[in-house]
Amino acid sequence: MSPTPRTSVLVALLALVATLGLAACGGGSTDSSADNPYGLIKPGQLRVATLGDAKPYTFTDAGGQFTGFDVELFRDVAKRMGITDVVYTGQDFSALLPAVANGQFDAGVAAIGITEARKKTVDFSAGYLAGYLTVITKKDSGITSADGLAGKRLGVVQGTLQEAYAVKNFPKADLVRFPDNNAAISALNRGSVDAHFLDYEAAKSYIAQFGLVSAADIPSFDAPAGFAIKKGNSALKAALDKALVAAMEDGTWKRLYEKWFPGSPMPKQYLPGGDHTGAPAAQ
Ligand code: SNW
Repeated sequence: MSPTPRTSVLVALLALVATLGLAACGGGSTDSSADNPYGLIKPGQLRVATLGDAKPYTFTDAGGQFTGFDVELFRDVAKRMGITDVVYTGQDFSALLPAVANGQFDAGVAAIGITEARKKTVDFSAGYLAGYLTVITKKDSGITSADGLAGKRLGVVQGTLQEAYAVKNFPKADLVRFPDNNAAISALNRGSVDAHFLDYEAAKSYIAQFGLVSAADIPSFDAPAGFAIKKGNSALKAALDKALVAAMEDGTWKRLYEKWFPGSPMPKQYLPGGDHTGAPAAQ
């Protein structure tokens, strides 16, 4: 019996439904698939690029485990998203954003300041930390301010905001670029550079460890740190932002801040009731 027009329409519809159904199953790890809503490299796991020598933001402890403020905050945020499998891998700072952009990692977490220039390479979560850039030197160097850097050898880590700031604002300093803080600090300690320019809390930590001194603090409130993710992954950004706000609202952010940055002035916008997603109060 030949099909009536109505049954052939029905057959065509059934075929369409079957095709769509197969496409949905075979689509692999797209952002919208039910088992991988955030488009992660491995569903259920967050692979994170970080640093081993930016204590207390992110560093490796004596047992070789990554820890620090950023590491613990990100772990907490991931947990709120239902992900407990967070794998940290150390990279050079200059490799972090390219590695996230080309899909080697799901996120970059290392006190990475959010800037328009970096937004060309990656997207960022909301900001979670705003502080200073600090010049450290030896006690007897004679450098007591940014002006004192003229004619001196100043270390910076490649790709950092410190490098960009020094190029623009310390034209008389002789910049020496390092892959990481470890190399720069050892150069400072043996006298092959006169100063090193890094993040405030890491500076504080190296000051305490090696008896160094601070020569200048430069506000970097217009570039709060955020978690870097691949461009266009809006589902991951939305989930990170929601979890970050929750961590700020319930006092987790404050607890971690007090644990890792004891005695440091506390920016109000990340405390319960603060304006978590708004721009930080720039000075
Ligand atoms: O812009 C600051 C921010 O206000 C906060 O103090 C945390 O550090 C910053 O994000 C700057 N951090 C540098 C950067 O983003 C260096 C990061 C690093 O050495 N891990 O280039």
